[in-house]
Amino acid sequence: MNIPDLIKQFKNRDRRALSRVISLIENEYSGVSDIMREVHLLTGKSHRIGITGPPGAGKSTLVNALSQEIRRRGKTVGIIAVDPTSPFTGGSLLGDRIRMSAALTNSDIFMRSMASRGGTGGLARTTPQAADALDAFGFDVVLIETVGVGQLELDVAATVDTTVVVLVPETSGNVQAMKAGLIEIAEIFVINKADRTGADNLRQELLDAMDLMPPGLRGDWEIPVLKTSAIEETGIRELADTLEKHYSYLEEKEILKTNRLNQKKRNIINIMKYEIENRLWLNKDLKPHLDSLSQQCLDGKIDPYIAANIFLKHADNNSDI
Ligand SMILES: Nc1nc2c(ncn2[C@@H]2O[C@H](COP(=O)(O)OP(=O)(O)OP(=O)(O)O)[C@@H](O)[C@H]2O)c(=O)[nH]1
Ligand SMILES: [Mg+2]
Repeated sequence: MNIPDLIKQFKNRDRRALSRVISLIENEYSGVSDIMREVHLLTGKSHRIGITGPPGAGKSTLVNALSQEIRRRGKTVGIIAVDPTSPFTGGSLLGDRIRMSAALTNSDIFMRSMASRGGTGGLARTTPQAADALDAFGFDVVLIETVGVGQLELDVAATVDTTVVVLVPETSGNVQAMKAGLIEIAEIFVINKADRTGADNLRQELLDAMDLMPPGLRGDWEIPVLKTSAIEETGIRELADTLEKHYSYLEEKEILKTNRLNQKKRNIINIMKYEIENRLWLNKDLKPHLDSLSQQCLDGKIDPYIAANIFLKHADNNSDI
């Protein structure tokens, strides 16, 4: 494959090139750093929005409706939907692709599924890089739908500018039991499926729960609790308005810059962790050493902490690492 050509096509806004670049990122093709160097220079212009929440809350349906609304406002949208990896095939499920079909038919909207393999926090490990690619390609808004993991971990908040937590009226009565982190990462709450009963109760419970949180957690941004019905397409305009308002807030207070700096830090650390791990596991010299240390642990001669330290010392002296 000719990487310079691919980069040229990408810069010419060829969607096939974009798809190809994301595939290379997802498959961790070894030459991807040559591409990312170019891609990275073009990033920083999109509003990155994370849509997270429990399974079946209507995230995909909402992303679909929201992207149409953003489109009506004259902006382009790139979507990443992180699918749960099927434990049987290792591939991603097709559900989201089907549910987002309306988004797919609109040429100003680009949608891509990524399997969650190896990732935590409802994201695939390479999702931040894929989001960079969408940003660099020039989409005004990048929407990331996370896997609907039951107990959410919180990587998504560290990858986007605005985190939207989607809940349903049935959560009402269970706010106390919700993982605290879910409340803490929300910059906007959406109670979807508000066509059902219970939305107002949940709204009140969320407001009460936030009252109990230390003030200033989100600066002076008052976390809105909106009601939508993604199916009936109500409340979507208010959501789009609120997202725009949050972005202006971040820009005005210069929070955007600080957040993005922290995101970069996290990005670097994650890449390093992965690299270090890879180097350790792929090194032929170290594998027997690890085997021997494991055996010594099993025999009760050393404990795993000492073993880890011995191993690291050995690795330090190995020039390939
Ligand atoms: N009544 C009602 N149903 C909805 C609404 N939004 C979505 N649904 C339905 O809820 C179900 C799940 O919707 P999805 O959009 O797939 O939910 P999700 O959060 O993306 O699900 P996962 O990605 O699997 O976690 C589907 O049957 C939708 O038709 C809504 O506003 N009202
Ligand atoms: Mg979904």
